[in-house]
Amino acid sequence: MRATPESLTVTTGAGAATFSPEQLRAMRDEFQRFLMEYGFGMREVETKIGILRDEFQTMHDYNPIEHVSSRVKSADSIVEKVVRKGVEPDLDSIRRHITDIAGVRVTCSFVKDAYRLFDLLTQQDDITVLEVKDYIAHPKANGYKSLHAIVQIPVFLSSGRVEVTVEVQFRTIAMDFWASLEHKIYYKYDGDVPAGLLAELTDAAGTAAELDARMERLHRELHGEPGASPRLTAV
Ligand code: 0O2
Repeated sequence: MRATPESLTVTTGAGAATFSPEQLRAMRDEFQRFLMEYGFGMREVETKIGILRDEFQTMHDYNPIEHVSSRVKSADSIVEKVVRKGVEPDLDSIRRHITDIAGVRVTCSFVKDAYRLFDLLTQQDDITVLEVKDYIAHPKANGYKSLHAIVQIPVFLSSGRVEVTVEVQFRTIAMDFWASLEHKIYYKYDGDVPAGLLAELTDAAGTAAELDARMERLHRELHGEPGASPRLTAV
């Protein structure tokens, strides 16, 4: 890559391309707009989840959601995934093939709540479900569990309506604890985690699943089905 005050030349295996300052500014603006749309889609989903949580709390005196976190993938992380998945490096292809640029994670008290929140969100008629990956029913080989819904949600801009893809992950506190530790370990070892540690992690995922089952059973013994009674209170 060679830059002068007037231009930037990028050389790749396919050859060299030179961009003027105007072209660079237009590319920057286009990319900013691209990320901004994901941010708006993410906020729409956050609002929907917040409404469900407040309604549950007010009407049923029960809060099935422990916490909600969201993020728009960083530019570096998008580029890494584009390269890893061999996606064409144009914004349309990236929109089509990288479906977790906007992500909302809903951490629930119990497995049943994770499925219930999933149903309540995905049944809303302005939401289009593109794909569901049920890693709770079918955990990954490493033990990862979570229910992923890739959805499209409309966002209304001054230029009109755009459909934004958002990945929503539903999981329990135990699944979240496991995934966050596994993520740290994965990055610490740069993906090359020692076999012994991998085996321990998979084993720990089993322990987390047992804890989930046990806590849900205890909760049911105390209160009946989570959230079933109008006056239900969480443990
Ligand atoms: P971050 O930091 O959350 O942005 P991929 O698995 O990414 O190659 P795909 O098909 O998009 O491809 O994956 P999937 O299954 O939809 O998973 C996307 C996200 O789910 C990940 O995003 C993680 O948040 C989470 N995830 C999936 N598998 C694992 C796992 O084995 N361990 C942990 N801890 N999280 C997982 P990112 O971009 O990896 O990370």
